[in-house]
Amino acid sequence: RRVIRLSEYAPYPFRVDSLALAFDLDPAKTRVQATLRLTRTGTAADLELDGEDMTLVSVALDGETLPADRYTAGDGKLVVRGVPDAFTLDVVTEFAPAENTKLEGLYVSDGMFCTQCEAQGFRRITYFPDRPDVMTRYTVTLRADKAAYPVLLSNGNRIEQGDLDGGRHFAVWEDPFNKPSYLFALVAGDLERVQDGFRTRSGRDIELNIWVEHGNGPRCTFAMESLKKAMKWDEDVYGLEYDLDLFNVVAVSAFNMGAMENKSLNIFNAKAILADPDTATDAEYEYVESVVAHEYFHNWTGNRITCRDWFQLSLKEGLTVFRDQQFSADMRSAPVERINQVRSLRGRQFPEDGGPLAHPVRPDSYIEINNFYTATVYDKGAEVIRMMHRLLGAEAYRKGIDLYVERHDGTAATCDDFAAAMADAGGRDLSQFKLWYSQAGTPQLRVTETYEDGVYALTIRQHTDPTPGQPDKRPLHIPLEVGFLDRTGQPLPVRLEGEDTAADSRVLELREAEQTFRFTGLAEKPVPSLNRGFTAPVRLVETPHTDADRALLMAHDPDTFARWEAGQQYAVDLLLKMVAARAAGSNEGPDTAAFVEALGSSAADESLDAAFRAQVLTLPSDDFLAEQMAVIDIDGIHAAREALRRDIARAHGALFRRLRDTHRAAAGPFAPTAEGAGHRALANAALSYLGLDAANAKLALEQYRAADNMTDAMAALRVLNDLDVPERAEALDHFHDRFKGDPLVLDKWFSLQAMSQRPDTLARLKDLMGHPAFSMRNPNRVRALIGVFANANPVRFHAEDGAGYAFLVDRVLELNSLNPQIGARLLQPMGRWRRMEAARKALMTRELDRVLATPDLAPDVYEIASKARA
Ligand code: HT7
Ligand code: ZN
Repeated sequence: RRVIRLSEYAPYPFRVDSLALAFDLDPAKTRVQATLRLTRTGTAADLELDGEDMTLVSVALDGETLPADRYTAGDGKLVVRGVPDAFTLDVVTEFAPAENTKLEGLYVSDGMFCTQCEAQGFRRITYFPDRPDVMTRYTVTLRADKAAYPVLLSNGNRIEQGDLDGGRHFAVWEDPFNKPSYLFALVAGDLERVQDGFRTRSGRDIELNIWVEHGNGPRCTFAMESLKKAMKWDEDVYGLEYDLDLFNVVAVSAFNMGAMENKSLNIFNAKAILADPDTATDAEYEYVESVVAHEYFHNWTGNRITCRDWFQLSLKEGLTVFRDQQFSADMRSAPVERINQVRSLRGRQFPEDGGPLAHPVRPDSYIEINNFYTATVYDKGAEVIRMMHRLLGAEAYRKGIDLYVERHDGTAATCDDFAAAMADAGGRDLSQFKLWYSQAGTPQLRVTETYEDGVYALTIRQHTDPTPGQPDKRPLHIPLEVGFLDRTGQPLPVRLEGEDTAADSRVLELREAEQTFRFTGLAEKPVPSLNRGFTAPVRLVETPHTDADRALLMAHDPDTFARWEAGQQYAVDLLLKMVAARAAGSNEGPDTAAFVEALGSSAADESLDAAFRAQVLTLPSDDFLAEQMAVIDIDGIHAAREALRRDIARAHGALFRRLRDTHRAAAGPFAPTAEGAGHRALANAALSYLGLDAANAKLALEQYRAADNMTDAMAALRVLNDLDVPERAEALDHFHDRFKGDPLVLDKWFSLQAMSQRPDTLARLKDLMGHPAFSMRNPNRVRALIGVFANANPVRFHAEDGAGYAFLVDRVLELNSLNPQIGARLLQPMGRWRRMEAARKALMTRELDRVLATPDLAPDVYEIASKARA
């Protein structure tokens, strides 16, 4: 298991001038002929190509079959000795796509051929320099049985097609753009086409196709609309236009992640394409919209400009996530989008950054690159771009993008290249800022205040804890937006001492371990609103806020995000005190009345957006609370959160009934709009409080039965799922019978049971693994049942007897040979053992040791297990 290091990067010593691939597709034995034209650009005598899990049939150089003593194949490489300066290499390989359970390279999903080459799947198709800085032009010939695989697709344009003997046919595709091997794709299958078109701003007509399993065409309407919106948005906001005449999207059922941006042939997990009112929730519609946009945006940020090496992954992913976040904010409510991003950052990225798997946005070493498609590379990476956007301002940021494209189009670039374009366009020194790329860990800010003689001073200290391999941290360059309110909630001017201008809000730039900012022109001590809009991905571990300040900010902060945030911080404080009181065996918890009152006022405030009010009603997650504790008290956190929810439900029963009824009515007949989704979210947030009382089971069942959409049906099921009432089984059985023919929808039924608080949950999961729709070979099923159990059911997963851990590890070991990429991901929650109490620590480490003692561990699983255990 070799460790790959950024510091060892060296350019490839050959240029690949072109690549022709010819596939004879057969599930049991596919044959690939690759013809590479190569030119030496460095000093290496031998040619080294990557290749894995294939049979090498023959190698020919300039048309002459090479004798076996001219090359060696093994250990993931083909080495051809003593090659000339310029030559043609023909390599023939064979393998069985039907037996490819890793879903990397060429495989079969529901009877169709498809590929997944990022990051290193291409080397499972043919021998090639499988690294993103080797770009070339591809011509691809596909040959397959015509009846079974009438549709043959690859990247670029189809330049030829026809029939062959024996019921076979062929198609030839040519991609006019240079690309790295990870963007190669092919699809062959019997598929339904949903066709549409888009006229670009320069007047070119693009053919758009979405290809799905027969019968699923009507479920693609929303994805197609999303694609057209994304194409338009990228022209309007980034000045970026699509560059081919054809754009294909294919949905497949067995897929390791959400989707893949292969040049002009995006391949999607069916989950990220299919949406209709009966089967998709509002959140799933939104997911489809953002994934379709994300993959489309990669055409420029990823494909036209790609990554020099995989350490630069955030160059394309952080930037493209930021772009899809901007897009969603423009399509929907910007503050609500920001709230959801911050929830996810806190729920997934902060724990990663504070645990044994912490790594910088630009990692400096890895064993298996698949393990680095993380919340840090994606979501913290997006926060880094967002901070640059904030530091430069929208206009200079856009100039920076233009400059980046001008300098690097058609090449493989680095994060430094991106930052240099931003620094040059914005006329800013970003050298300290770039530490965000290389330094892991979430910075903690401590803020104190003084007010004397009309001068208000904020002293801000920053600190980042050590992370693996990085014991000492340097201060970061942090943009922190602040505003001031008076005691009645009116905004006060923000004016730095020595400056003439005052503003309602202002971005402070922190650069030192401790800094004091002095503000003048204030007749009273203001209440500060800190990190408005979440301008920096930091933890405010100490602020001068009192409970009364928080209630004031909840009610009056002009920044909508900050109003939500004040409520969350208030809740966190209370909940942690409740956990501490319970742990001390005390019945005397903190007084929750003022908080409950403030929450009710926000929820009742008709001047606020419904979607926002639903967010206010959602308390911080168990995971986020766990992050704040030195030793995590799983049961205590859960009990406290439930207790606070009950306090809220008791105080506001009448309000919640009213909200449920009026916003259900306001939503009207289902349409997947942001506005309708907002009404449904608020009505269902209210229902979730009402549903704490088993007497409301009937109300939930009625909603389930009457629902004209999946959002309302699922909200009702979630309520019933945690109640011990006959209505629970009635609704779950009904759902099962209705959707048993649609595994993608049945995933929700699996997940509900995996999330259940009932004591028999684990036993039930074991039964469900025998359900005819369940398969360890389909990642969606695995995530729905096992992933949800390990990540969204802390109480049952962390059961005191350790049975939850043992179950998870059994599944990981099964996946170690079937699909190690998915196995490694599943193992991640086990890294939390350090923060658990002694008994759970022992159980968790014993299970990690069991993984490490297993022979033939895949590098993916070994890397996570060893780092998690360290
Ligand atoms: N760029 C893609 C990342 C990816 C992937 C996708 C599907 C299956 C396996 C994969 N490995 C890496 C997805 C994206 O960020 O757009
Ligand atoms: Zn991406």
